[in-house]
Amino acid sequence: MKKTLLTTLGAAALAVSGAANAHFQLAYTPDVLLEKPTEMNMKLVFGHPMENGHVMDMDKPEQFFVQFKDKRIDLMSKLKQISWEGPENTAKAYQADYKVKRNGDYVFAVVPAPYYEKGEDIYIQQITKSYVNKGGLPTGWEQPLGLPTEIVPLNKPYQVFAGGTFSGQVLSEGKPAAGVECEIEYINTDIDMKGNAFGKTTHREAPETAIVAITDQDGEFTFGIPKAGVWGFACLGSGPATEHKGKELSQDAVIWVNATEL
Ligand SMILES: [Cu+2]
Repeated sequence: MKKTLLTTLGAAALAVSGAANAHFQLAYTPDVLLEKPTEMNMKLVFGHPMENGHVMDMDKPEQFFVQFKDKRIDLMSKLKQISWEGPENTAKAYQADYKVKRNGDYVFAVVPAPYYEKGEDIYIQQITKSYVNKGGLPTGWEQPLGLPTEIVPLNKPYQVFAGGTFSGQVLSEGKPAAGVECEIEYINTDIDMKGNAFGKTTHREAPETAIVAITDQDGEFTFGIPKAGVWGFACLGSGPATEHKGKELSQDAVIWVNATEL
């Protein structure tokens, strides 16, 4: 009897924590404002960064590249499969090394393979962008990349301030996507770049339910960034593809921005 009750409570707690926390495709590198030529390392991990929950297996991405000025550099050949350790489980993830030499904006983009989410019987594909700058010279962070769906930053994404705001415009096939729900999280744990692992704990208790913004008629949203950290925005189902292998596909747009104290 006691055991049954505990099991039921445990299942309920899992269901609640699962509902409050969103999937986020990470494209993470620790230093986004570079001064010198740097051999940087980027991790591609699919997880739940605010709750620091379970991590999910990634298949080889469909696309991975970096945009530098008008040059698009394919990074697929640089991808290496790794095993990423979350606090509860381990999952297949990817990493890549990339040498940043010239001053300017480096926009990294990953189009993951659709991920099958058993719990919802749907596929999820989170098309994700993150930004690195060298030398303080802006060279096109505000430009869209022409992805099926993407979030175009309206503030410099590698230099947002805690207590300030971040705005983005969600595009689907290049056109503003209105009325899209965007979930907002931050990386709420340590990241061990050498050990390919999240920390065992969270920095703060995660909010009770998802933080959400809805895009307006121009596809735009604004969010006040309360704390320094790495913040992610996942605008759900904003992409044109709605089906994969006969099942529903949520083709989402994700962007990562770095907020610091002023
Ligand atoms: Cu999940």
